[in-house]
Amino acid sequence: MAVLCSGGSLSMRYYKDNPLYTRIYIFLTLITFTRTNSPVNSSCKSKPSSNLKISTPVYAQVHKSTDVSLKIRDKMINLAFVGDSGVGKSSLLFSYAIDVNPWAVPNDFTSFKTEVDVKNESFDVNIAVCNHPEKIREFGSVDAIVLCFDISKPDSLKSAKYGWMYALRYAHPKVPILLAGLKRDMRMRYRTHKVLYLNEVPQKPLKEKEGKKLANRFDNVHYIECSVVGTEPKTVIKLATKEAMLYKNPRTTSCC
Ligand SMILES: Nc1nc2c(ncn2[C@@H]2O[C@H](COP(=O)(O)OP(=O)(O)OP(=O)(O)O)[C@@H](O)[C@H]2O)c(=O)[nH]1
Ligand SMILES: [Mg+2]
Repeated sequence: MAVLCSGGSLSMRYYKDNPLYTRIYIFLTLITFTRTNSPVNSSCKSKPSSNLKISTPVYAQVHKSTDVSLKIRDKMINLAFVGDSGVGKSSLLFSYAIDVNPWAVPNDFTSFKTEVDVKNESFDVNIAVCNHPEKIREFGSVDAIVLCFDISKPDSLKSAKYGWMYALRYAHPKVPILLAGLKRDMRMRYRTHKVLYLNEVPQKPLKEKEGKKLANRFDNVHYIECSVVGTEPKTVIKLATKEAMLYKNPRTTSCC
């Protein structure tokens, strides 16, 4: 009979006497308590949906600050000149250094610093030289790589592909690579003095399309040829610096 009464005390007494209803009562009380005290609910209560202010997510804030810092262009460039022994790396750098500043030609060409102008802007360029693929990892941060081979030695192109390219891409997957065919003058020598040439060098020189074919097989690999004559070494270093600059500051320099 007590159940039919509307008085709370009577009905409660009935609930307390019945274990099933006691459990349901505790369960419902707990739910009510949790809902009224949960932070989500309280924040929704205190701020009507029309006035909700969504704070900028952390990743967006980081992105914003990166934009600002990118406006100050990083002018320090690290280049690596790599390739088999004897392909002509030191000769190219020597020729460049003599042309740029004959008073500061380094004794060894394992590393040296220079200044390179690209689009009327001056960059401090550190150049490291390496003739063994195992040393690639020692470079640390590098902004562009010049992978050299010898146009007069077809084996050096094979080595560029199997000995160097895969190792470079593994160690530096996104860094721009300039595949550089050195000793270009040897092609002219072959044309003009074929017999003499073949007496000295047992194979015909490589064709330009063979080098280009290898470059095209990989992402972000450009092709260039040169010899130590004239301004050709300068062109190689300038192009490498430009590629490095675009790699380092992709947004601000995309216009150049
Ligand atoms: N014809 C011709 N010969 C070159 C040219 N560049 C270099 N050589 C010759 O190639 C040979 C090797 O040149 P290096 O510059 O010592 O080669 P490297 O790549 O520095 O070799 P390592 O220091 O052993 O790694 C030298 O006898 C150079 O005279 C070039 O443009 N044309
Ligand atoms: Mg050398």
